[in-house]
Amino acid sequence: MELIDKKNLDKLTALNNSHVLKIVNEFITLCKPSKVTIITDSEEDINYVRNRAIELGEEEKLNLKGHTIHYDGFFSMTNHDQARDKAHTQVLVSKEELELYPWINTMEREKGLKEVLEIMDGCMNGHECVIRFFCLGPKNSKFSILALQLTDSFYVAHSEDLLYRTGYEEFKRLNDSDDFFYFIHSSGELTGNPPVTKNLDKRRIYIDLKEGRVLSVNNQYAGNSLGLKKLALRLGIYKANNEDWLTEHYFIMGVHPKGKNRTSFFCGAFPSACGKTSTAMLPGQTIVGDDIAYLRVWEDGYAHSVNIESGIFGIIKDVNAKDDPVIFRALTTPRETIFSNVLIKDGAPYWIGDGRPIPDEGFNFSGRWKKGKKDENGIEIPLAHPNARYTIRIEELDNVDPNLHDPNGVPVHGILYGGRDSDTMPPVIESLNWEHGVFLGASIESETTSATLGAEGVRTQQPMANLDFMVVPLGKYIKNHQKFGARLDHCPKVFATNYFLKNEKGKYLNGILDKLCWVIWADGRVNGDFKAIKTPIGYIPEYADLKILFKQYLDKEYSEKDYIAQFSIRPKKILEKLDRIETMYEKEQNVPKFFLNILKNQRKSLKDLQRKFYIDNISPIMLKKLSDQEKLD
Ligand code: SPV
Ligand code: MN
Repeated sequence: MELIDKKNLDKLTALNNSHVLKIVNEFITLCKPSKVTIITDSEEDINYVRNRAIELGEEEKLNLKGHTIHYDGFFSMTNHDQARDKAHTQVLVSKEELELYPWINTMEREKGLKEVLEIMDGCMNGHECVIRFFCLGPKNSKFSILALQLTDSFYVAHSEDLLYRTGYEEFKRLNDSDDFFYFIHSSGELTGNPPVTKNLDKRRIYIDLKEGRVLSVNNQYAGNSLGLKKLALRLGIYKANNEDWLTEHYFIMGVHPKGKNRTSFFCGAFPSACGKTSTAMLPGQTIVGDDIAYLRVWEDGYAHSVNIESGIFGIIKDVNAKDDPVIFRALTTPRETIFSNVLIKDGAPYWIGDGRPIPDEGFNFSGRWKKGKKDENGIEIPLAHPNARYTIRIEELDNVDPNLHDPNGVPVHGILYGGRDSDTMPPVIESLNWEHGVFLGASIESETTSATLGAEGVRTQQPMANLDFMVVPLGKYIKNHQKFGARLDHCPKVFATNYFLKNEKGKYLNGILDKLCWVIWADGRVNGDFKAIKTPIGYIPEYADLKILFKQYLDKEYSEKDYIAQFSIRPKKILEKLDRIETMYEKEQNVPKFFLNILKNQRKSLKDLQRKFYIDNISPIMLKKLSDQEKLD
């Protein structure tokens, strides 16, 4: 059989792009698929992808129209393909650059390429290779970058159809330029039914900055396999930081406070599984994107941002009618949706925390499952993986923002940063200025979650929630943030949130939807609606404002006792955090001066505060008195 038939070849040559042809030729020769199929933007071609995913068993249809289930590899609770594999994701750099990245897995380029290309030799044996073209960002936009994907997984190709804008026609307009990213992926040898990657020990995700490409093999989990998601994020960070714009791990949302005829746009970065998507999907607000954004300084003096994606690959755990009503409704009604690694019983999906009675048997990521099932090491297998996901188009949601595809993006009025922090920072603070905002973003800490392989609950540093994807030295990245803000006439206000504060007994101090009040408060601060209490670590809300917001938005009586428990400043804990930040940044070369100065000043003012109050929990009521007093002085 011919590898590529005339019809498909014509689709490829119609692009008139010699670089695409060269890449296809090189990797088809290396990966040795049995067939090559080119997918254009036509509905007929996209339907082919949907159907092949089912025929090959990579997806299975569920009861509701458009719903399918996909499983990623699972051999035990500690040996699986259910999350991003940080250890085998390597950034390929020159020998001289190896020292520059203490936080990133780096490998000498030549060595890394040799290793991964050897693994990729024949990796598509017996598989059909599908070639797809996408546009990262809105079409016809200054922001956007084109992307070419070769993969032997129709689940990957189908997911990308839900998550990205098609780009075949855009490639035609490239005029034989090589200005695009490219991604080669193979699931490698498969095993079982449904078919999953067999040789996880040979899983590799190698990022080749020099060529603007990523080579990914022996995996299926989307965070490892989908070129356009976290792999393109890394290439985007590299490009942006060597130019004059930003690529960030940001959601973008429209905030619409009740009774005010206005919209503000907020971006926000949170480490994986820390409430990022659910913030972007808060009831009453609109969503532009939930994961990755490009930002540029725009003619109107604002930063503008676009969502480079057009879909959501979201964590499904704890999505239920009460806490995430918009997503829950979308996931329980007919529309094109791929569920991954959840439990299926009688053709319906179930997941942890879905708020419904849970079946005690079914089919899940471990195969046939019964309550109490254990893996080969005696570890209990939950009904769905904690990192189980759903994939859906944003346009399918009731709360889609009308500016999703605007080639000019949306102006950014505010930025939220957050992490999973049980004992240090209050639920929301506003930075003292842009540079302090960059500092707050660069000092996010978070306890690890199931979104990456490895132990959960370990406190880690997560600058801008982007460290997992960093491909430039951190000092340079932070400096670029500072410079970016300095070029704006209208700098976004920056906020640090913490949804995960607990009391001494380990109980969360906030309800899941309380974040709506923090976001509305931030919007109010951007628009001059609220006064705030100035503290050494930033501005905090006044009780009277939050009391009204809790009543208005959540119909909750917000007590002063709760306010004090949540918004007390803990100098000792924060000083410990500053020590950890300092230890981290000490390892980095060329940390900008402004950052070190803020670190020094924060430490000094917290120590002053400690001397003034002699206690470790300083109530916001006392801080307000102090702040009012300082205003009078
Ligand atoms: C995240 O983990 O931040 C995600 C999902 O958005 S993944 O594609 O795995 O990165
Ligand atoms: Mn993410």
